[in-house]
Amino acid sequence: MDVGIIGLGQSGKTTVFNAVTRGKAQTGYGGGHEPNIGVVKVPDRRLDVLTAMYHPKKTTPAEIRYIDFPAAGANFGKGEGPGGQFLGEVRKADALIHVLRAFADPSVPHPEGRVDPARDAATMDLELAFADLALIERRLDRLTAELRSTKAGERGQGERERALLERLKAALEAETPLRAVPLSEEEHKLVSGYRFLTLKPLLLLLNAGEEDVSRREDLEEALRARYPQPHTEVAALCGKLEMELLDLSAEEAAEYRADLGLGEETGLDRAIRLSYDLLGLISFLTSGPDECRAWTVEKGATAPRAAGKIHSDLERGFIRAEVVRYEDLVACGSEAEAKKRGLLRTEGKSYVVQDGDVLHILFNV
Ligand SMILES: Nc1nc2c(ncn2[C@@H]2O[C@H](COP(=O)(O)OP(=O)(O)OP(=O)(O)O)[C@@H](O)[C@H]2O)c(=O)[nH]1
Ligand SMILES: [Mg+2]
Repeated sequence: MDVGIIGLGQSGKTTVFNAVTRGKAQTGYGGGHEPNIGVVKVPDRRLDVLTAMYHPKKTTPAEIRYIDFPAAGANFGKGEGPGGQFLGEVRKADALIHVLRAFADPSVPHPEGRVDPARDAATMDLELAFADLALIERRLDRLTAELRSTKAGERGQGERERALLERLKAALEAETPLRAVPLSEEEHKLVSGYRFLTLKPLLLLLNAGEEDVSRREDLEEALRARYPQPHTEVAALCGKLEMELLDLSAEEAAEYRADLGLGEETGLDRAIRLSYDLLGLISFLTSGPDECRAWTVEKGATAPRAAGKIHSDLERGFIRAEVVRYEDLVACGSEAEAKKRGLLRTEGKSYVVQDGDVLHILFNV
């Protein structure tokens, strides 16, 4: 699971990235840099319990990769995209965090002259929509040409794709991001290859100044009212403070957090939880003598899609899944016992995977 961090120059992207990944990337460039990549292992107590049960050779937690992109170029707002030349890389991300500057530090110039997170959010929305529109138009042109040279009886698939793309185009032209367009499972499959930017789940992350720590919820509320769409969330955090707290011992940091009214949850934990819950991700588990492992999948994913996270062969050749709830498995002490008590279910292709499912995939390729 890759989460791309995007935003205007000097909005605090790298600061937030450091806070989330315990990274030490350099901040305060003001002129772009290579993307920073950091891997965060998702803490999951369930995995510890399964490890104690199975004594596997290996335990592998779910991981989220955060990619901190450099700022948009000077031509931002003119079709240059959120990371200028890195647009293609941003497309590969599974979800986006848009860091919005909300701190007022006169020593850090704002590229637009004035701090206004709602305006910056709207600018980026427009920019991402432009990029998606351009992609749709190119594809529509090609598809139209292809359809012309296809026999009348064989145009079904192409016609369906064209109709869908026309619908998505109309949505974008009406300033509706694609994540807000209801899509069937089939349609989702059709468009997933395009890696549309406005289809990705979006977390708008307000980077608040130290002086606004106690106002975080007000800041969130004000922006959230503008973003009622699905797969869109708003959160506020104080990136610089969170980053600085990483240098303290756990005890000192906890004390400091309490004094400042920061809440117990660290920036790291909060961002992971938000990346998960708010971006619509859940974990399922696999267990056995070789490996106990947690995997990340989108909420609502079917069993074959979840299987595809493990290996594409498992999705392609999916036959069925054996499923047991984590709690049931632990209560029973073993899969054999769970089976005896009728808690090990067999599920087919349309089964929607739940957070905490322990899965065995049966497949044939
Ligand atoms: N006062 C204050 N300064 C901050 C805060 N967050 C970031 N900064 C400062 O703003 C400057 C830019 O921060 P970065 O994290 O490098 O911003 P960026 O978005 O990665 O910048 P580019 O990659 O150059 O676009 C640095 O000098 C940070 O120390 C904050 O919450 N408060
Ligand atoms: Mg940066």
